[in-house]
Amino acid sequence: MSIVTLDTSRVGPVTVRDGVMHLLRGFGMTTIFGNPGSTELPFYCNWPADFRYILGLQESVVVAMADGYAQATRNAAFVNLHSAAGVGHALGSVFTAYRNRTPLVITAGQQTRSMLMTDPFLFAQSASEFPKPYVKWSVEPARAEEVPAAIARAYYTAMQSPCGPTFVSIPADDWDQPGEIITPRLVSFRVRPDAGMISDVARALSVSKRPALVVGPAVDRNNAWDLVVQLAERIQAAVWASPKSGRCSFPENHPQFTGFLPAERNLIAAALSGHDVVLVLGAPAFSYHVETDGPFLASATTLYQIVDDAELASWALGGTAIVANLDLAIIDLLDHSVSAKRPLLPARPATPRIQTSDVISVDFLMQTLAELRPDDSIVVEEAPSSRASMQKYLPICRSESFYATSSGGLGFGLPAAVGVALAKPDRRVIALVGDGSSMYAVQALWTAAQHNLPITIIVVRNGTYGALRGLATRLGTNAPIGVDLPGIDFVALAIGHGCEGIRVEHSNKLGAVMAMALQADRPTLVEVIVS
Ligand SMILES: Cc1ncc(C[n+]2csc(CCOP(=O)(O)OP(=O)(O)O)c2C)c(N)n1
Repeated sequence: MSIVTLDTSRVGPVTVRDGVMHLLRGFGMTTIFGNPGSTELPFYCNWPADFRYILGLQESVVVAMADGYAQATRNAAFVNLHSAAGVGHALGSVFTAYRNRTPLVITAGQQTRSMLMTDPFLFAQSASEFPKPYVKWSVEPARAEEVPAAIARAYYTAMQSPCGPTFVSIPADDWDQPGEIITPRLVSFRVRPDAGMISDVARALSVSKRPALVVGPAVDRNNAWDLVVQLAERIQAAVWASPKSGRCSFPENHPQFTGFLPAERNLIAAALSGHDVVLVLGAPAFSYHVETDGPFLASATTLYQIVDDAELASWALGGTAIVANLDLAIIDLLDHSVSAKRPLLPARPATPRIQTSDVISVDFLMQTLAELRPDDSIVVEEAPSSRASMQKYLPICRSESFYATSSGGLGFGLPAAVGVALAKPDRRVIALVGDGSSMYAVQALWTAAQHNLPITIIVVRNGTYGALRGLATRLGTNAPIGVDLPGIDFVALAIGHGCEGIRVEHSNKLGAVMAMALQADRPTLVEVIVS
């Protein structure tokens, strides 16, 4: 972020509201995501013209929109929720923002201070405790005049690697109390890696017979995409994507891109077993979903990990870990003239084209989307059982072009796409969502319509919680319960929220419908009935 030097000279008494607005301007947080109630109304008095308020119709939607916006702008987003009820609705998305490492300053109204002893209507008890442990810091300031200082601290803490949400509870009568003007300070949280350890990694990569890089979300978050490509090409390393990464950190059409590590211990060990040196960049070592046995890596494999998150370095199951910003670490590695004379890796075989049949397969849907989408479009994905198809047929080839939940919690994709579209008005944003996933935060459609966002929403309509059905089958449950989703009309839902909606059931219609939806200047939902 850039710090603005502010003119702090002003006439008249300064209120808490003045102090907070002044800070938010300085931090570049003039877009406020919220859902209001009586305890927030005083904040909105005399709303300044240079602020925009993005209303979400349910608080989990509000936070997930802010999450997408913050990731796409690379700055913390400001959220304002309604007391304990609003925070309660938002918690699933707060959990996801925490795992996404997304900087958010979340505020919520509290009842007026003079009534707090009498458990008033809408009182938030132990307000600062409620969102824990999924906020990095939380407070209800002891005195009204400290609210601006609390917002400043919440901002710096949210922006500190690993980024994440913070929380400030603000009593409703604080806004008109005397406050103070705080000028944003320049604070750098960037961390350069230990020089000696970087030399060790450079040496290991140089002498390695068959090195591999495992790239995770912090590479893209830390703006290190191009640097990783340089490093990979310099050392002719195979490049794997870390399990269930919420960002894409390496061009998936690059000849050295080897594939996506599954979130299973034995499969990861097997996939990496041919490599004598593995360097994990910006990812846990490793994220697991389904329990399996065996060593976490083959004994002949030496593991290094560079992460911007000291916790990840602490719990990794083995290897040498270095805490640093990914861009700085890779610059230092490249400075070590790390190189190797290895033969070029064989290119991955091209993915065979899917032939059309009447019904639409998920593979065909992904292939069609890959062929029609603009090169610089952004995909926000939450379609669990379609992800393998997406990875095969819809390669992500640019930095800052892919967002997904890192928590595994559903309800992120659709609202996050709206947040990304608000942040990137010049880019086509595509929400690629399962029919089940979209229903966790479907109200995001309304915000997209109100702001007339040119967003394309593709609902993969398989009529079921497909990922759960697949997992249940694997676990030996023959007839899983609670996984069927009949009777939802997504076209009606789209129209009911003010968007365009169209259903497509036959493969010969898919291309034309998709092309239209990708050019539409209004939010357009395509319900694709897949086989
Ligand atoms: C908040 C939340 N509730 C439940 C789940 C469990 N869950 C994981 S995948 C899934 C199914 C998602 O269905 P859909 O979006 O239709 O995608 P599909 O699996 O069919 O591809 C569910 C319910 C979850 N991950 N998060």
